[in-house]
Amino acid sequence: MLLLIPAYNEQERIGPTLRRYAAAFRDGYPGRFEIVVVVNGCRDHTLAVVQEVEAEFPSIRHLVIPERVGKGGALIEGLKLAGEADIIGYADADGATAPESLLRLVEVCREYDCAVGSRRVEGAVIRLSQPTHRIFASKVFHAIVEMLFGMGIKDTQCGAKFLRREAAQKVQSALHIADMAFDVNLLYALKRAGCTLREAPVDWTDHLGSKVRYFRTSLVMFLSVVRLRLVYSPFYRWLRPLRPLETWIYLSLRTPPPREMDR
Ligand SMILES: Nc1nc2c(ncn2[C@@H]2O[C@H](COP(=O)(O)OP(=O)(O)O)[C@@H](O)[C@H]2O)c(=O)[nH]1
Ligand SMILES: [Mg+2]
Repeated sequence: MLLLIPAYNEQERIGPTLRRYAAAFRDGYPGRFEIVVVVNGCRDHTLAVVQEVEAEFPSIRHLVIPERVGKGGALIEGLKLAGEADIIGYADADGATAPESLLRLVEVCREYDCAVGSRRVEGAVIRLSQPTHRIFASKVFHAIVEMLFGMGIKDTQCGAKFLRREAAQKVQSALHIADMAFDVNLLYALKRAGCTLREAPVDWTDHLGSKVRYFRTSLVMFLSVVRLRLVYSPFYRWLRPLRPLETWIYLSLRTPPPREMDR
């Protein structure tokens, strides 16, 4: 089992999260496991904090990507390590998902190709909820995603998901969204590849220090899911000339643009 943690300027939040997760897997997970922190574009001391915890827990290591590739970009790189594990997953650096929930999600992968951590299915526990404006944005986003893709997944954005190695490898070439809408890219690619998905409840505590910039991130995520829909439409070929304009829009929004995808 391999757990990826994307980290962007997380010096405050990542230390306690890593300690909790590493201890929980050491004590509660029967198989071999490893935690890989994908540190990228940080302008703070995230890396130093990660290295400090690595000295305490041999199960933790890191991967540095100097450029700002986004949460999605970091996970696309991280998922390339899938060959090293039977199950590969990811969770946020703030530790919003309780370690016990991660262990349960890994169990779900024994039966399904992908376990989708969810705050919106029965059994979920929300100890500290997101701020109201974030819940509103998340409802709107959910409605848009459902309209565009109709996947019937109640919570695509909880930061905890696990996949079987074969599933991760199957969809690798279909992953290209670099921002926070990456999760939708992943889930839709899995569905298209015929993988089985199971939404399973998590125990969630919201944490201060979100990296989300409300309006900018919402706009970018909207653009990215519309783009994802177009990628799978017959029009995609004709839209290719617009690529430079698209790149310019993403960069103006100070967000890494979607990556080239072989299709
Ligand atoms: N590697 C990497 N991780 C990122 C980037 N932006 C956000 N993240 C990570 O994505 C995760 C979710 O971010 P967070 O701010 O907690 O989102 P929120 O909980 O939805 O407000 C955290 O682990 C962040 O460090 C990025 O540009 N690169
Ligand atoms: Mg968070």
